[in-house]
Amino acid sequence: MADDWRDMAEQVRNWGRWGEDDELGTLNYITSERVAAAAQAVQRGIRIPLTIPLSAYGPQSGNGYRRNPIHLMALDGGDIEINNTVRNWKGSGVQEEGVISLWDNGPMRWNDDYIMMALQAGTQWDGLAHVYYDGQLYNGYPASSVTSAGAAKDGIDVIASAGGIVGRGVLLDVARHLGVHRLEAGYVITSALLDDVVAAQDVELGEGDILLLRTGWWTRFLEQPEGEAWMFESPGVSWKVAGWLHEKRIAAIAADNVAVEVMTPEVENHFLLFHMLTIRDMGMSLGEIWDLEALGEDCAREGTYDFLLAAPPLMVPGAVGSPITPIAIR
Ligand code: UVW
Repeated sequence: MADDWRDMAEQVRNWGRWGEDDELGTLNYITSERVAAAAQAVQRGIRIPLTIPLSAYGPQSGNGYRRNPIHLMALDGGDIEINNTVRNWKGSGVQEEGVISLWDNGPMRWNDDYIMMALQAGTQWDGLAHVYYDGQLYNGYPASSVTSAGAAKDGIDVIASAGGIVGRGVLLDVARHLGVHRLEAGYVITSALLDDVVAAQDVELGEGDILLLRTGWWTRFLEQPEGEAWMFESPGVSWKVAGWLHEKRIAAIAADNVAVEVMTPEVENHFLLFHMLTIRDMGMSLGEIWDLEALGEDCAREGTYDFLLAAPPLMVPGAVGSPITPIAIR
């Protein structure tokens, strides 16, 4: 595989491979047959959540365009107390005439809430309209097709409409393989190391699989909740791993760090190069900020590393990413 990233981009680019109008990219590798076969990995019915909490105390450090989620109650027990004590109170339980008022409803009451969040604040998929260079998105669509109205092309809703991201998941536990609690800051995962982990774990990895990489880095945030350091010191894969994923025809990749790739640029002035090669050239969705601790423990205990993975994005028309609550079923 190429040493120059532009040459690599030429080698891994999947534009036109699944048609000129394709917006699914490498998810095309996940066929119905493969999903049916993935179900055979379910032996014990164990369901392992792979998500971090959507919390105001999450890892976002306030970089200007991403904040931690804010959860607000629209209706709660306190409203009833106020209504009972403040005469003519016009709170959220008071409705227009002709519409049922919460207060005229006998003893029945309910609560309701909102969440305000950046779609990529927590455990998430990066959709295919998330990044671009040279003015083009995956499959050659113009970058201008993403406007303030959202992504007219490569939106995450296309993936949601196609049945989401469900299939055979394979965990490569890089940290456990190296015998560490977590990889050190800035550690670069190479394709050769991934080959070693595949061999050591004795797991098959191939076309249509969804690859999860455990670096252990999420534990750094749990133990030292400093968002900025957690993000910018993150270990991760080298941009050259794009070629390895392309050869293996992997359908999608996710990790327990902020960007799958190492955050220290390997090529000067080329931030998020792996993102560009995978998302924009290959059409591969990236999963970020997953919690792979419990899955890693279960896989090590069982000595098996595959499972049925269910990780559908939200059906948000034109969104370029989506929060998710992925589950590994074993
Ligand atoms: C950016 O912040 C641009 O990307 P990501 O969240 O996908 O790492």
